Amino acid sequence: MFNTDSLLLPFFDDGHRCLHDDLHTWARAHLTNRVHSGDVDHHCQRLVRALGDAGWLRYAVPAEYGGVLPALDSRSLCLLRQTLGYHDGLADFSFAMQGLGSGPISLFGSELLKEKYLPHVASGKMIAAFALSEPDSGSDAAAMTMRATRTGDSYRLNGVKTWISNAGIADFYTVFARTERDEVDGVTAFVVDANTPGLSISERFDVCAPHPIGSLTFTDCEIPLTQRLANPGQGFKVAMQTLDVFRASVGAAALGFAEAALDLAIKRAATRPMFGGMLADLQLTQAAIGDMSTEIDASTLLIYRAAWERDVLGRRTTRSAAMAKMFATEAAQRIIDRSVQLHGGLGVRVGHPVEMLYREIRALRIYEGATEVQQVVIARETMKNISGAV
Ligand code: COS
Repeated sequence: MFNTDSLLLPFFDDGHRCLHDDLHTWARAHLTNRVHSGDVDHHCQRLVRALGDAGWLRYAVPAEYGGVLPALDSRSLCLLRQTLGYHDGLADFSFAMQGLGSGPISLFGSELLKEKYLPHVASGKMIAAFALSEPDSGSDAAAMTMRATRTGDSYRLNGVKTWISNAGIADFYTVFARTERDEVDGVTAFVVDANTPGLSISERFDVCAPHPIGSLTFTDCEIPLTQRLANPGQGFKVAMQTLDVFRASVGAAALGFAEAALDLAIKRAATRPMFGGMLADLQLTQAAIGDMSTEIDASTLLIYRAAWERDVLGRRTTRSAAMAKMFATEAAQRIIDRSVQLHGGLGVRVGHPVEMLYREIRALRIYEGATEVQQVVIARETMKNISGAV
């Protein structure tokens, strides 16, 4: 479980400590089972409503538009994802998508767009989604081919987006499309209502940890100029700056998963008889737990450093957020795998919480910038800082 000593680090204030305690109490009462069966759309819609009713989604938008804090607070977002991730991966997913899908509006939206969407995101009445990836452009986001053509006071969108979480249940999609030919600065961002004629959910598919996901097809989908975010050509920066905010929180969700896996491993090791003692008596078990615990603390420090830098120093955190996301998701994969190993056969039994964690963690090393993208981002930023120093 969250090492509450971590909350004494100078990264946090009393508001964060209260948030953690209240959320943990709520989650213990309301998120009692991380293994969901049946209709995943229904579960997500129910979770968004529950998170909205309890007021947790208010951390996903600024106070002026129904939020709790004046601006998006990265440490709160991370604490929320860490705690929700500890209890229930789908609850974390539901919270995260409200934040990521509406993040570009909070950060770059006009008054009109902020008023139209953010209060409903905060209450859970509207479900948000973020549509950047395409069939042939994932890591190389600037290679997108979807077009937005200006026609008088509107834009006409044509193209396909895929790997879109919440496809089919979202009320609106933040969409990135090319308004100029083949230039990074030719990308523009828009908010598209789900019921806009010309937008269809062309595909739904399953992933190893089920959540709503699919592809969108835009065919002469016409949206008014007022649905544009920022200026034409700023879409790539809108996407990158939004990802800078939310990448550290992906690490935080992974950290919550890893803590759950460690707790399950410790419980198992303490109660499983083995070779005349308990599994926990074996030094190989202790070595595993020692490593798991250390990696959890290292992830904590990287995540909250990135979040603190953004909140307190108010600067671009491209490098530290990439480090936090990369390290925490990779470490969580190792930690969960070790927990599966310590569970023996039970660890691969479908429906066991540790088996669920094993499936839940995998996508986090890929989405919102795969580990390899983070390596490139970290290297570029590091080399930029070093050049000329020797
Ligand atoms: N914040 C603000 N601006 C940024 C930025 C950031 N974090 N990252 C890049 N930019 C700007 C650059 O400054 C540059 O602007 P100028 O032309 O004015 O200098 C512009 O954007 C292009 O940057 P760059 O040359 O680095 O673009 P690349 O195409 O090389 O970007 C990576 C490469 C891999 C970093 C980028 O494509 C990326 O992050 N990909 C992963 C996308 C992703 O997360 N996909 C998952 C979808 S969400 S589930």
